[in-house]
Amino acid sequence: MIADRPRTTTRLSARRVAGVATSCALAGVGALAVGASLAAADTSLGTVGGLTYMFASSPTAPAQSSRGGSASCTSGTKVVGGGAEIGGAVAESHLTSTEPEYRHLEGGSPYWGAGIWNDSGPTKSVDVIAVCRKRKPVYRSNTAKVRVGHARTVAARCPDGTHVSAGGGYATGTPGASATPEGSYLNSSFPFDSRDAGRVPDDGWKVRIYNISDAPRIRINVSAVCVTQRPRYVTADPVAMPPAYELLSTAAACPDSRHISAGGLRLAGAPAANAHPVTIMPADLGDADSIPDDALRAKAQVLAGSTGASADMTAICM
Ligand SMILES: [Ca+2]
Ligand SMILES: [Ca+2]
Repeated sequence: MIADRPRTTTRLSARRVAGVATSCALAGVGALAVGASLAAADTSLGTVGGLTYMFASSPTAPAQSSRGGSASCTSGTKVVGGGAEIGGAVAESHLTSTEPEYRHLEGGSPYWGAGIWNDSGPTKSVDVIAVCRKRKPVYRSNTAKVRVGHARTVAARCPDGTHVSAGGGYATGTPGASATPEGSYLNSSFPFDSRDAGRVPDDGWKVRIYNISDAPRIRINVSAVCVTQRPRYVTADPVAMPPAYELLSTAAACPDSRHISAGGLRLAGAPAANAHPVTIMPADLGDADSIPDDALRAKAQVLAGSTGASADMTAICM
């Protein structure tokens, strides 16, 4: 794990959750693939189909604080996917970023990074998986500003002849300011289709981030990982999320012959301020190996009083 990610202190962000109803429902299936009991160091969970799954857990964050976590690829491999999962109650924390990191370690290994804001309750950490392989992908990124109190969706497009294997983003909001402990947080992170032939969501990555910082305009950064091979994109049926609903699902699963690089979770129909994921993570479904190569594990919440929300989940299968 990289304990001191260069941009962590300025990019972690947060949002205070107020008035969250305690009643909720759980939907979906699946067992947790990666336990929090693993040591706080990068651990290889195994290699399958040319993909190596690296795991790390961050230091814990007390209430009203932020932390960054990361899982690094081993030397000679590149990051083509990954994901993050916060432990603990969904209502108590926010995922402020989850993304491939490939630019900031000159000569070092690329990694998957994630940030959390622990709003209340017990200390929390974030588990991170990096999916790595030897063949180098193409990376693309994009940036745009968003006003305070607003959400914005920003896209990074893959070059022609390539297909997206993963992506993510963060924003530059500063959490912890006395008047506004909130910074910014992730609402959605997902692959998109540019309406070319086939309607396959292979054309790049989008993130939707909500700015609740004390800065009038913060900068959203989105990254996409693009590969020349053709992944299979498995999208689960949309899940309706009634008010005060907690989603837990592994419904987007890869065929046995393929292995997940990353997953997308899009929370639509509700204001970005009212819906947030805490888990977008490759998971094991209990097949012969214990490698988290089988499905997307998604966990999210929509607040009480917010109607019409739904979750779209996609597993990208290499
Ligand atoms: Ca397409
Ligand atoms: Ca497995």
